[in-house]
Amino acid sequence: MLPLKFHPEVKSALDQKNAVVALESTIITHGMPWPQNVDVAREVEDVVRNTGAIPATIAVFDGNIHIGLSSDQLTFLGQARDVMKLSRADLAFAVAAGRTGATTVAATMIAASLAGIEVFATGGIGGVHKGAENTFDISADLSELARTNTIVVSAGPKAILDGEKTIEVLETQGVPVVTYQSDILPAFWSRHSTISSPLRLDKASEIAHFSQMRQKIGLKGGILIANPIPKENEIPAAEMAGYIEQATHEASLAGVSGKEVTPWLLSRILELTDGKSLDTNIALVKNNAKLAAHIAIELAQHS
Ligand code: PSU
Ligand code: MN
Repeated sequence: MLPLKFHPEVKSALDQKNAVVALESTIITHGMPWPQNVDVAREVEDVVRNTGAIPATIAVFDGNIHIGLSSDQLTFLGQARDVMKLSRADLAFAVAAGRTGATTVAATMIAASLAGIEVFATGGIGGVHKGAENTFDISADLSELARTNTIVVSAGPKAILDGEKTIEVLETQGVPVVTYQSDILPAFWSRHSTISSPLRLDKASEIAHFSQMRQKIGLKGGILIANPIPKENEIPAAEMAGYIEQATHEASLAGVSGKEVTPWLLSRILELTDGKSLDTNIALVKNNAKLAAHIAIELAQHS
């Protein structure tokens, strides 16, 4: 038996083939500070619900992979300090050892796919870090996209990354990168990067149709949707560049490495922008949750 525990609401939605959207938990434990993290987790679930789908936030509690969390579980994650950050390498480790952990994009894709959930919303995916030619720091999110069938709705690769190299790796791995309603790839906190989007689609129904065609053809792996943040919420790329450069420089001086890099940079940038980067991060996650719900509804209608 798979170590999956379904929230009753999610179970009944899946049984009835209704629209469900998976949500990750690393963004709660390692991406945002308490108490905003818990408020955001709940608000993002509400966005999915208000759009007409059922949210399923995913995390590991005492060795069980939970598909859909209770309010108490969300609160626990928000306040927890020593929760593991789980990716493909350590998801089964945490389950085998009865541990508690938050799932990254990669681990959430694996869990969502086991649970039969096709659409997943996050903030930004992990990717190739700046300076990866020396550090080899490339997120496992990229190889996961190449092998697990999930539509991942993001605001593009996080802008702390090397966007060009991230797109190159995704191309090599055969992962479609589709920007929603734009020819230019977004850069997480900003609507525009300097990179042209490999693919573009303008409607949730087109994204659902594209995904179904990949399955018909027998192509394995996910689709990365890049959804630009609304104009009123963005911080323009030129304004972010200085903060990103400073935070990256400081991280390398401080010897930050491995799983710590992304959380460290996000929290340092929050300080440097006086909290503005967090407001923007929150807005883009909600924007992604809404699009993901629309895609899930389209898939449910045409399954
Ligand atoms: N999106 C956000 N904030 C985050 C993340 C995504 O807005 O903190 C998390 C995701 O869980 C993603 C992880 O998988 O950051 C990437 O971590 P790494 O670079 O160590 O692979
Ligand atoms: Mn890394």
